[in-house]
Amino acid sequence: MINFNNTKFIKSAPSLSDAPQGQFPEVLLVGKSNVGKSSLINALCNKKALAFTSSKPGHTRLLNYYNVDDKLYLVDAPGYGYAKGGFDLDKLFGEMMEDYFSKVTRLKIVLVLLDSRRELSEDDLEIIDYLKAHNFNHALVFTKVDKINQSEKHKLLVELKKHNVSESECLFTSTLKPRTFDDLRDLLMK
Ligand SMILES: Nc1nc2c(ncn2[C@@H]2O[C@H](COP(=O)(O)OP(=O)(O)OP(=O)(O)O)[C@@H](O)[C@H]2O)c(=O)[nH]1
Ligand SMILES: [Mg+2]
Repeated sequence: MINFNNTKFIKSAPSLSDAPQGQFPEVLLVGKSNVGKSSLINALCNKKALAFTSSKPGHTRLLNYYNVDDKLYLVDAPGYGYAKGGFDLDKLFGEMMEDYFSKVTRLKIVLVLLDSRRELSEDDLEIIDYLKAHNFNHALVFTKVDKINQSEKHKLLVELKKHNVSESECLFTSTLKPRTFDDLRDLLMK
């Protein structure tokens, strides 16, 4: 068992050489800026403000490490798909991830977060293809399902099929419905 309630923030690392790497298996969260990565960490660990969330995209700019019950690291990465004021988050994301994937030694799974309301972007598809091509274990986690109705969910599943993604590869979560995180906890405990 892993007690997700026993999660502590460890550090923000600008790159993997500054990270507390190697001690525990890592769960990396990636996704478009504002998709809900930091919110998912809070919901998973039953904490309100463990990871800082913001309605403004581009908030997380470092690799933020959380120690879950001395059994796992959750790693919150910067989002992609957002550039403002001369700051190119995609470039930061690309460089950080290249560094991360080339050095990480104990990667358990990559959670690719996707907004239930949006179609998969080119960036999303590129990351999914990259993870598949390099054989990195991964799961697709849809966020904000509270914002879609049954027929929109159906449409989403049809679109996923077009990209050869089946419903069984996906998890659907909402921070407004705490039970939606049960399956994700089970997956991370496997
Ligand atoms: N309704 C609803 N809102 C959500 C959910 N998850 C996240 N949000 C909201 O979405 C916004 C962005 O959430 P964050 O968790 O900060 O997103 P992020 O992916 O960490 O964003 P960056 O750090 O900028 O990449 C916040 O206003 C959250 O409250 C959800 O399941 N349902
Ligand atoms: Mg964040």
